[in-house]
Amino acid sequence: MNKKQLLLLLPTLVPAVASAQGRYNIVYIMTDDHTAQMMSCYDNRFVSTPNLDRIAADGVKFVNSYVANSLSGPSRACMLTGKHSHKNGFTNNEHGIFDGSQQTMPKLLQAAGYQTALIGKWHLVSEPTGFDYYNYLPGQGDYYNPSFITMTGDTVVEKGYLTNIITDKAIDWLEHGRDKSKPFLLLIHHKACHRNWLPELKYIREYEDKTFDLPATFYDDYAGRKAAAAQEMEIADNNHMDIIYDTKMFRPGLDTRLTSNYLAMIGRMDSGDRSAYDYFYDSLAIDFWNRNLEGKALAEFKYQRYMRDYAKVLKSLDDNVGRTLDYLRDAGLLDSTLVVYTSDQGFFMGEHGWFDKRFMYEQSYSTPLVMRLPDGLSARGDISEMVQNIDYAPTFLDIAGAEIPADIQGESLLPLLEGKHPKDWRQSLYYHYYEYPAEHSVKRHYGVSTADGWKLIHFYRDINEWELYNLNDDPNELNNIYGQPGTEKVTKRLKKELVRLQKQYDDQEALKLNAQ
Ligand code: SGN
Ligand code: CA
Repeated sequence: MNKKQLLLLLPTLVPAVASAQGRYNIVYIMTDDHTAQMMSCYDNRFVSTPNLDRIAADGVKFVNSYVANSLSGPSRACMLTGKHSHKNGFTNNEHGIFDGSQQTMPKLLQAAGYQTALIGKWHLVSEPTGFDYYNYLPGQGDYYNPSFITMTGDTVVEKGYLTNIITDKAIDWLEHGRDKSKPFLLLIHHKACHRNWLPELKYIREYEDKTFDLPATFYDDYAGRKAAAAQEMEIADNNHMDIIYDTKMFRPGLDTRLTSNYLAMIGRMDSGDRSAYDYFYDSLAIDFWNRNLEGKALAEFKYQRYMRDYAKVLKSLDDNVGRTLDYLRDAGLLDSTLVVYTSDQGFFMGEHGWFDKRFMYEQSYSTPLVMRLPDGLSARGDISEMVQNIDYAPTFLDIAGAEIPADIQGESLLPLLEGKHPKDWRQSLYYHYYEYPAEHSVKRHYGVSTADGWKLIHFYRDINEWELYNLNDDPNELNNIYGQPGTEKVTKRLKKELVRLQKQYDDQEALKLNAQ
């Protein structure tokens, strides 16, 4: 074939998605610590999230969606690079600095002609790279009158409630900030619903008349699970869930481990707002301290406070996702834009008696993932293939018509969004968590989970424990059957699969730990 013939053929080789009215835009909304139990299209027991559900209703809901390392910074690094933690270098929040000189999906999209922007939580310590525009939170950020770091490195305090402000900024960039002749990638990274769940004042009374059912595993005794017994994230334990900082039961003269942090956070409010806040929580606190609750009554009181405050924070988030969708619709962008909603990981809402995440157990290993699909992508409803946050980068590159570099470890989800179900889709996922010793004392571990419902985990460092679960029989992961008679064959199969994944992803450190 000569050059001319090849050129004539080229248009048919370019993916269909890159044709028509141009390339798809991508709006990626990521929240913090938002878990599928608290999203009504996944689970309608606890809250109603109509705007989040709108995304799924006009597109797809991934029902087997997982992270590679259930912690904020690591998850963000996986998303940006499409690589597992040991490859992108950001293994944990406490000692990591993201190497911003490495290849990232925003940089690759920029090179492919996209405008790129990041607004909200970043949490990777180094300055963002690969963005035409960014405005991000220092560290975890604050809910009230939050600070933002600008592209010139200045820290600017903004008035109001964080979730509203992030949305205002995102809409402002869409309307006034971007070059409208180019397709765009907009990352909207909310702090909601991260600890310590400080609500927008207009929703301070929301959910107060609701009593949430206790999870079946709330009083887990951790039998047969040494790592689960060693954690420090129990709702019942006042050293883990702080009675003032977390449940807001302030008492003059009582100085808990986190009282000063709490006072600094609510101290950011304007005086009028602060009075309204104090009026509400002080009356609850006075009543609480008068009751002298202990044992189960105290644990269950804390659980209700936790659920209610988390749900309030989520209410503002849901409103703001609705506002973002409305803007896209009114601006005529919805049909050409992929809207993704996910979280940096899942979260425990009292399961096993816990808050927080980190474990490869279902609630924290999974993460919500819904997508509103633009014209041309025909999938609808639930997608059950196993997907992971390392898949987002190759997916976005793919739908932009850009090349996916060979060293990216995730898989493009584009075939699934086109309604296809490739027969050779992956049947297992790999996980590796590193942040130990650290807050919440979750031991280091890695593992494999399979599409047919098995999970094998190895906890290491100052512990050497394997756990094996069959989720079909034991969805709550209470019964560690590792080493039990009759499990030899499946254990052998899973260990082989674990090694295969460690080799595929080149996790040399973990490969050496298997023999322990
Ligand atoms: C903070 C929280 C922890 C939480 C980590 C990581 N403590 O340190 O409870 O696990 O963030 O969360 S706090 O006293 O500061 O609230 S992450 O989502 O950013 O990874
Ligand atoms: Ca998080």
